[in-house]
Amino acid sequence: MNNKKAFIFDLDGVIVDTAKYHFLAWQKIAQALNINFTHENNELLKGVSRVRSLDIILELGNVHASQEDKNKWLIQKNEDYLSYLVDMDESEILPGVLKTLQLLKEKNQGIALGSASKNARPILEKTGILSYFDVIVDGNDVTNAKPDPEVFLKAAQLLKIDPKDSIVFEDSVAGIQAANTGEMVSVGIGEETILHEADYIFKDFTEIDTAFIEKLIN
Ligand code: B16
Ligand code: MG
Repeated sequence: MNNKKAFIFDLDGVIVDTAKYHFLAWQKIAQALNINFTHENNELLKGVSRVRSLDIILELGNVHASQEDKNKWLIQKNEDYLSYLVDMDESEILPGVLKTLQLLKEKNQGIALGSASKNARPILEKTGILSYFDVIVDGNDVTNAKPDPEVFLKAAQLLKIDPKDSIVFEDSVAGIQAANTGEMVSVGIGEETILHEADYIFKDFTEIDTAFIEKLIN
């Protein structure tokens, strides 16, 4: 058995909580279109690409739009979203994440990002953790969105580690399904009722201890 494993982290909902900023930016678009867009609706967008997110919102409001309008709203949404990230710093890293990254580095493990976001790099830079990642695969690098395992398979491949020796940390159902389809170990971060398809589930990284990481490595 290879004791160098690939530890692949999703970004939003795992490393940082950018869902709240995505929500604010999408809400502006929805309001302008007279679509009622709630926090509950926002759950549908987790782990989903920007383009698909807009389609979901338009479906909620039963709004049909031209590609030209859609492109305009996608640009507006992203500009607005980026404006919320301007002041982002290390204080936005979710509890326990840094400790886990440090432990994995000490243990010489492969560390990758596997995110649907096209803004992943600036977020890792702003929060000061870019250097922990050996490999970054994000929304700019894949053609198939989660639950397709492409993003995670690509990360493992770039780390030159077998998918079976890969562990994925994910907060979305689609992401857990992607990890499972890729025959990787799936670790759900969030609610058990939502992430029950995961091999392991934790509320957050403060619940993940050294013994668990060592178990995954060995
Ligand atoms: P962007 P993840 C995902 O990040 C978010 O969960 C999802 O809500 C968002 O629509 C998607 O990134 C695309 O983000 O607009 O920045 O390209 O959870 O896969 O890290
Ligand atoms: Mg996520």
